[in-house]
Amino acid sequence: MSQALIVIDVQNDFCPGGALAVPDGDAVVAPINAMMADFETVILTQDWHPAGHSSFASSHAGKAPFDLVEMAYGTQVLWPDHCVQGRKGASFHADLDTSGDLILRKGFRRNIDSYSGFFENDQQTPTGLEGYLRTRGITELTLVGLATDFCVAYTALDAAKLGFDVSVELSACRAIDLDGSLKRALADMHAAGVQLPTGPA
Ligand code: VGL
Ligand code: ZN
Repeated sequence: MSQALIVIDVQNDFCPGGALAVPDGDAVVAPINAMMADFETVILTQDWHPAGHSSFASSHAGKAPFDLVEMAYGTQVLWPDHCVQGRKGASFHADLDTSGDLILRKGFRRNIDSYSGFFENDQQTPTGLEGYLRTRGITELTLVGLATDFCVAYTALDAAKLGFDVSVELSACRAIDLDGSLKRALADMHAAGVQLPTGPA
């Protein structure tokens, strides 16, 4: 059994002062850095949107951040502009150890969002992460990062569906918690067989 730590979206825009700040988001940095020593393989994901991305409220006339819209692939939450390619908000938190093996960028297609590290929000377009893990013989995944109820949960649910052994270390995650999204995400992960060894932070 080979294991990997997947560090989800620990970027400036999801930390205090960022465009889509997750409460206490920067508190995950120290525990994540410490966990890296326990894993042979460390993978980081990076939310990486072009300016004018379709998940931005600013791209939809009359819409505000956190409104919902219907996209071709289903309901999409609209966000403040965040993690724009090449801008400071898209950079990893300055104190995060980014020496891992792979940095996987996602959300770079203008017309589709990608919360999960495996599939974009149409749940069909692959990012290539599954192939990377399988060709390296990695079967066990531990997920940490931001945000528990969006990118971490979507990644965990896809990983479980693909047959990986998945654990989410909640003490090294923080949530957005939009209209009960955290409670729902925890229930969905539990139901999918995702291990949650520590309670919600
Ligand atoms: C995320 C909302 C929009 C996340 C990314 O990393 O959880 N959430 N883009
Ligand atoms: Zn995003």
